[in-house]
Amino acid sequence: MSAKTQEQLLEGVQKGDLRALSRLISWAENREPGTEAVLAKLYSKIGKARVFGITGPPGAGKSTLVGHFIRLCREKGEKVAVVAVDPVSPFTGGALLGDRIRLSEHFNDPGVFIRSLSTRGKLGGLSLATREVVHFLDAFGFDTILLETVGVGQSEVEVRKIADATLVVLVPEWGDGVQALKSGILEIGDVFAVHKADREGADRIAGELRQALSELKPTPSVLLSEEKKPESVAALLQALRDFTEAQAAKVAGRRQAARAATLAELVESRVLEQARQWVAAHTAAAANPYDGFLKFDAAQTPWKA
Ligand SMILES: Nc1nc2c(ncn2[C@@H]2O[C@H](COP(=O)(O)OP(=O)(O)OP(=O)(O)O)[C@@H](O)[C@H]2O)c(=O)[nH]1
Ligand SMILES: [Mg+2]
Repeated sequence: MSAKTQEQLLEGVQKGDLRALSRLISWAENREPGTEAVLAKLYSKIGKARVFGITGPPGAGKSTLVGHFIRLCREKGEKVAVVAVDPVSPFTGGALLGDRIRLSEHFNDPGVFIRSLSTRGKLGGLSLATREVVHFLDAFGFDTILLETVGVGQSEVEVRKIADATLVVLVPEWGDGVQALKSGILEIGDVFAVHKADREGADRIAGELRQALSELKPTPSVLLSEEKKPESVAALLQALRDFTEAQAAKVAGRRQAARAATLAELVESRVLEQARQWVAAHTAAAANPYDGFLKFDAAQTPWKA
């Protein structure tokens, strides 16, 4: 991307131009060269937004809650951005379509920005793209950034490292405590919702969760929620906000770790890319791969200290 384009988009973002923001987010998503140069210049504007992760099994009610959180933020006059992180592929479609319908009432509100993110297996992965997108949104002036991700596999762990606080959304059918411990989801949440509490078994699951979480410090809160009871949904957002205030030192530590991880991921993805280029340019070295490796290892590389 030309230096002129970078300069124009940087100016656009500083003036509050949503189209410039959208283009930069696409750059981050596609790992476009030039993205980091723009972020480096915007970096002094970053750090004001509160970033909340919302994760949980498919269909648990994450988007439903996000829709309510948007409304609650807007009632306080906050600008809010939602990033639906799609860890699977651009071909799943269904979940995001559901999100679109659920969140559509906010589409004409300039104080609300909704975007889904999928990196289609590009080098550097979803984690780096999500970090950069959050930074663009933060610099743009969104007060609250909500990251929705489906809790299957690695992605919810990644989001946990990017968010200031994370809400894990579970449902009464979700299963017993042993399964919870196995799934590793207990380490992810700062706040737990047993959502769809209108269904059978919510109290029992909440009790088991509280038991399983009781030794963690600080002990995550476990709240029952349901769509038809707005106050129960508001209590979840409040619990996330309370966490960032009561655990300010912990949140500052997470942010520091996130900065270090951002640098590490950027450098690693660049080095990997250059290493792949070296391999592609030295196909003959594979005749004796060990000899070839020694040649690579001895090569003068720009990052060697
Ligand atoms: N019974 C009941 N159903 C609910 C409640 N909240 C949401 N639902 C329903 O649960 C279904 C899934 O809700 P979503 O908000 O799309 O869930 P999600 O976790 O975002 O789903 P994915 O993004 O596909 O993983 C929808 O049909 C909702 O209407 C609730 O409190 N009680
Ligand atoms: Mg959803």
